[in-house]
Amino acid sequence: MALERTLSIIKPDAVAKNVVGEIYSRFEKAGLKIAASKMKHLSRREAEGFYAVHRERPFFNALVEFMISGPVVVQVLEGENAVLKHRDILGATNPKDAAPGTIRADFADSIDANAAHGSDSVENANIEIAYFFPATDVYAR
Ligand code: RTP
Ligand code: MG
Repeated sequence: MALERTLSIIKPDAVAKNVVGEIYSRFEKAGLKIAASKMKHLSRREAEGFYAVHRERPFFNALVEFMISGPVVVQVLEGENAVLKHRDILGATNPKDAAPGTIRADFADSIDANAAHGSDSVENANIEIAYFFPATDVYAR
């Protein structure tokens, strides 16, 4: 088992549904600790930079428009196997495929408005954490 950090974003749809606390509770019940946290309304440039890996994909523009449609809540989660554990409790990208009881099954409306983001590897987690938080704003838990 490895102590890891991952970058998590509660997307504009879930913030609008007022389920930030419910989602934080699920992180805590899964043993993930909140090591950094902030609310932020992303600029277009910030959203494009964050999802730059998807720049050539057909859904890129829709993804960026959605991510800047309202404020998000960004957090660093810390715990044993945090990257995979967080992805597991998020559920599949498309809520239609997400297992019952996962965040996307319970709160997402579509593959576009899918409630939350989670880093997909330790390497990408480190890049994404640095994208949003200076090292001094991430607290060991
Ligand atoms: P995320 O990065 O947001 O945690 O989502 P993910 O890893 O599960 O999925 P990813 O492949 O990284 O895609 C990023 C976001 O783009 C939208 N998407 N739409 N229409 C489509 O086929 C499609 N595929 C992906 C989703 O909103 C996804 O969360
Ligand atoms: Mg992804």
